[in-house]
Amino acid sequence: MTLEKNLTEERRKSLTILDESQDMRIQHSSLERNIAKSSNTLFLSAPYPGNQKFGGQPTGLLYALSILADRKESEYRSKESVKEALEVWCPSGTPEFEGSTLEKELTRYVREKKPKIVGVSTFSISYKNALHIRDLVKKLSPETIVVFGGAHEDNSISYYRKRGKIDADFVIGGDGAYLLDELYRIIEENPNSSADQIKEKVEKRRREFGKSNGAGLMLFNTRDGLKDVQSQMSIDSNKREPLKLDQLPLIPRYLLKDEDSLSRQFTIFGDKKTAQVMVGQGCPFGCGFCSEGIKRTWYDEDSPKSINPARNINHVERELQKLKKEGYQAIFFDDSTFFAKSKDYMAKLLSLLRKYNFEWGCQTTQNSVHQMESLLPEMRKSGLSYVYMGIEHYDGQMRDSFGKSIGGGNKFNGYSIEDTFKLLQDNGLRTGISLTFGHPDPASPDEETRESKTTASYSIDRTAELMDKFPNIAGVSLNLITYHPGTPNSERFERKGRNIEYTSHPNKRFPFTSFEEGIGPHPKGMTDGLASYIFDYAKQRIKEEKLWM
Ligand code: B12
Ligand code: SF4
Repeated sequence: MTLEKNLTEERRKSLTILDESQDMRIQHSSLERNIAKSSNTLFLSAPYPGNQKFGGQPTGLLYALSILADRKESEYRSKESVKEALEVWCPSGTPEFEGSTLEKELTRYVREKKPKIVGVSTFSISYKNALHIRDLVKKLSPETIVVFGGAHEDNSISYYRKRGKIDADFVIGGDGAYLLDELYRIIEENPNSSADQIKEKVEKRRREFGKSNGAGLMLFNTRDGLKDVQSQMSIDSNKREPLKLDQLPLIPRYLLKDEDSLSRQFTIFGDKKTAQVMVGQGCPFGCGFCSEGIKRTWYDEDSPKSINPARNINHVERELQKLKKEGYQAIFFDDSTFFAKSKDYMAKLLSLLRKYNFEWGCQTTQNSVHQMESLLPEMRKSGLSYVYMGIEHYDGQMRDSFGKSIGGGNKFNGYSIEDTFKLLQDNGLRTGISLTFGHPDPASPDEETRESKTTASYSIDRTAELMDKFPNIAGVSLNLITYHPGTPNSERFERKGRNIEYTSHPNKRFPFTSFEEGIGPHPKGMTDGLASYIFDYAKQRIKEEKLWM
């Protein structure tokens, strides 16, 4: 059954006047409200393909929905109605899609609601689950439009262009919020159109898309090949301004299914209701395995860079006020390197945090902890209780190979890791650390890792010693370096003519399944033997409750 059958005769007649060529927007009419309300849409964060559940709210997906939700709020004047029309699911880890709870719930949803759009936020590691979602939706409802966006898409645009096709009806890369809203308008104004007809209408509305804010693009397959529409079209693509987070509305957390219980799964703050908040994007470093460095491109060969100033303080204050009203008790700042801000900015943010009285935590780097030393006591007073840092490795040669020096950061800051933990301990701060194993060796033709049992044991031993010395270290997570699109490691390997299957799971077996992203593609040399050794040795040396595996 299509949406068409739900339409009353009155609505049906009125639809004929909604011709896209007239670019008519019958805002606030009860008519449009009714039509839109009947077109349910579902957005999902593609679940991790393992049993691990990464606690936290899907900020990227919520930012993508922020303009649309804002528009719908002013049309419906009721958050409940918006929530009914725009559902957001954040499913638990789904190692096998077939037979999973997600498969059952999605089947029920699609059969009952026949959504006009299903949007999926993708990660490289969870891309296969995104494809399962697409297949199921298309099997049950072929004319539902499936849209992909998110971290994997942002970094795969040049790959799609080379390949000449995408895996969904639409892929949005870069700033997604305005493009998604524009696409939604077309779909709601043309509820009877097929996916192909919607694509034709998108092409006709190229100019409207071209006027939208931000630096982003939307790809779609057509019989004549892969096409796109782009925002800020009248400006040279390398001069387009990416959106700052304060140019978007506050993220619509209320759309989350089971918002309250989902927000209590970020165990760092016990079961306190925790919000993920971002005040800035990008990172001043440029680690080989990460796509966050500020000099990385967002989405295309000649695209704008992700250098973005931090959010305006008043905009942040509005979010804190709202969170307080909604009963949130804690905040985790999801900025890649939270302390990479000016001290002046940070001081203003701290007075806000003090005023609103949240427990809070963040992720940052060892270097930046020292840069913020003078503000740490004030941070503590304002509610900071937890800092997460990537130590990555202790072996000098290994550290050289991924270089936190690229992109303007300092590799050597004059402080030992002991100095850093002492500083954090003196300020009463719990700390979480992450270690990474299996960094590729750029000097090797195959980029084979130099990681060995010796180097891995060294890292684990040092961590164990530090944990004995500094009880404020709450835990350590162990990661195996995984190739992701858009990272310096991957780009260097590709330049050597190598092809990387970013979404593949070549290691879907024990012990890889115990590591974060362990099942994904790793540099050569991360063998079963080495991974098992790291797993066993870490279990032996680090207390169970502090080993986050
Ligand atoms: C919040 C966050 C999470 C949250 C929520 C993620 C979610 N579902 O949205 C949690 C904690 C669950 C999480 C988990 C993981 N994450 Co994470 N996460 C982030 C983080 C820190 C912030 C994302 C964000 O809000 N950015 C700001 C917004 C404005 O930008 P954005 O995300 O690019 O979103 C824009 C567009 O992409 C687009 N968009 C986003 N989603 C959608 C959806 C649709 C339908 C559309 C049309 C558009 C669209 O519109 C947005 C607004 O313009 C990023 C790093 C970062 N700083 O960006 C990493 C990051 C996205 N995570 C990453 C990874 C690897 C993981 C994990 C594997 C764990 C790990 N080892 O780190 C898991 C995987 C989870 C899974 N489901 O498989 C990588 C992704 C790399 C890749 N190519 O896949 C990133 C880039 C960090 C990094 N550099 O390694 N993560
Ligand atoms: S410091 Fe962290 S966020 Fe920045 S580039 Fe390195 S790993 Fe990525």
